[in-house]
Amino acid sequence: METNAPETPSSASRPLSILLIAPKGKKDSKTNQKPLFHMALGVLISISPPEHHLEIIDEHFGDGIDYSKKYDFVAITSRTIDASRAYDIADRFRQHGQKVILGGLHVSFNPEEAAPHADTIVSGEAENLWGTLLEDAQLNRLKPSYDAKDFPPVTEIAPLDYRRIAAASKRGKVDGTKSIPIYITRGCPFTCSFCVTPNFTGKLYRTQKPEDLKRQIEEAKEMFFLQNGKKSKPWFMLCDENLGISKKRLWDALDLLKECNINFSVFFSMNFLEDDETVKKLVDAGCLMAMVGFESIKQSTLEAYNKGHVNSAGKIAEVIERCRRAGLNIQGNFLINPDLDTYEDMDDLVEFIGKNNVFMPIMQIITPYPGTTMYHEYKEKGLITDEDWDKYNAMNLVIESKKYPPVTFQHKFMTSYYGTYAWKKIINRTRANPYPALNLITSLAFRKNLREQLRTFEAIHRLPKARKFNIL
Ligand code: B12
Ligand code: SF4
Repeated sequence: METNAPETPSSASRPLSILLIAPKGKKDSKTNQKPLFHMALGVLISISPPEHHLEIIDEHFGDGIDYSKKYDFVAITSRTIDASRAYDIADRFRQHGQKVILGGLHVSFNPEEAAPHADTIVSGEAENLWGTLLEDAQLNRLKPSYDAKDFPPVTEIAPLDYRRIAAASKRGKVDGTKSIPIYITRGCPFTCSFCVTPNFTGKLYRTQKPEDLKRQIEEAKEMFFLQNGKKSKPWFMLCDENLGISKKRLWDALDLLKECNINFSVFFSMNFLEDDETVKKLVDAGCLMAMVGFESIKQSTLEAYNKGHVNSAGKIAEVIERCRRAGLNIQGNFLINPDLDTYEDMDDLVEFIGKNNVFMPIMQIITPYPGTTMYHEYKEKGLITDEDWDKYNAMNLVIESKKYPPVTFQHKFMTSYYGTYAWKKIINRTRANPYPALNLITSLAFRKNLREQLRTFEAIHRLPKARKFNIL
């Protein structure tokens, strides 16, 4: 058996050999949007003292797992969609006599469910507890659980150490068509009921120091960017939950990014895009696309999400058009809710997406992710019909549908979503939007993925193949 573990395991200062795993759930998307590494693992590496030996396995890139290799412990991150797979991996490592630590969003909100699969459960943000955990591991006294609530609050977010991440990861250098993750801020002060952030990282909004940010980008370029690739600039995925909180801070960050000569994508609030100067600054700084949660074009649904006062279909269309003219693609994210939306509403949305040539549109069935306020409300009312975490990819109906039979509703949803990638729409959006090649490549990838999912669903439920799609 190959062993990476040091030979004298009792000394308090001994370097640890740690395997970090990003599991991939069965129904996790095949999107080409995936960043080069999972941010949680990047953070754990960056805050580990340098003497420790760390290795990343990322199943989203097909990295295989050798269960016979020896480590001091195996640390696995978890989002709900990947939770079942995280438990499978944990169980297998433990059968091989390895210590397993489970952490991440899903486990933080479901520690009791996760406990039988691990030696140690970590709840909450790792920054201020990881050092203690490592020391305990060195002394062979790992506790069954560590909770961020028992440690000082994380008031500063750690800069990423791209050099160490590159050394630990199996990813090599990439051209500008693959994204390198980075963040400038963590948290978001808003309280959308379908989002985990308010109950997890949201309470404190934290920003990186400008000098740290610039240094990270330079290091990331050096470690991960292939200079002679297809594009002359690297693509960074800004993993901020909500970068646009204060205009001043946002503008400062954009001025800084401009100096870095990069392209980037970002999650963004619609309200900031109504300001032409901000849009111009985004474009000047290298932003290729902003992903915006529009949620709905139906006013009563927007009101139910508490967004009726800020959003409307007309405003959404106007913002998309204004950004397009300024050179910015807006990726629209729309939620479909069986309580609030009808089949006609889905048809209207598909038509709206076509008419407005929305870039890389995303439709999601509303999903009460553990940790959200929505989850607690639905759970209390007994409205959650399925807790198979593999299905929590926002493509499956996991809540009660009172108006429509669940299978038919999901089929209508999948057909509509696929309809937003009808050939005519792909051609139109490729012609209309900035960065035509990006529009075409992403659309083809989404179309293929959605078609596969639709046909699989139809086969499982013995449904006739949907053939007619709204092609406007
Ligand atoms: C960037 C982002 C993406 C990016 C990149 C994701 C990636 N693979 O890195 C993209 C666009 C690809 C994406 C896709 C999806 N996303 Co997303 N995404 C985010 C976002 C905005 C930031 C994530 C991030 O980088 N955070 C920073 C890192 C450092 O935070 P962290 O992972 O929580 O890690 C900290 C702690 O949890 C802890 N920790 C984590 N793991 C471990 C492990 C151990 C051992 C220890 C000790 C500690 C520890 O320490 C870390 C540092 O403090 C979040 C919002 C949020 N609040 O997280 C949503 C979020 C994670 N996404 C979400 C969802 C639903 C999805 C999708 C399923 C959407 C879809 N329908 O396809 C997919 C799933 C893909 C996947 N498998 O990750 C949900 C997850 C809900 C849940 N309960 O799982 C979130 C929370 C948003 C929401 N709706 O509330 N996403
Ligand atoms: S959905 Fe966006 S704005 Fe709402 S709480 Fe989550 S991160 Fe903040």
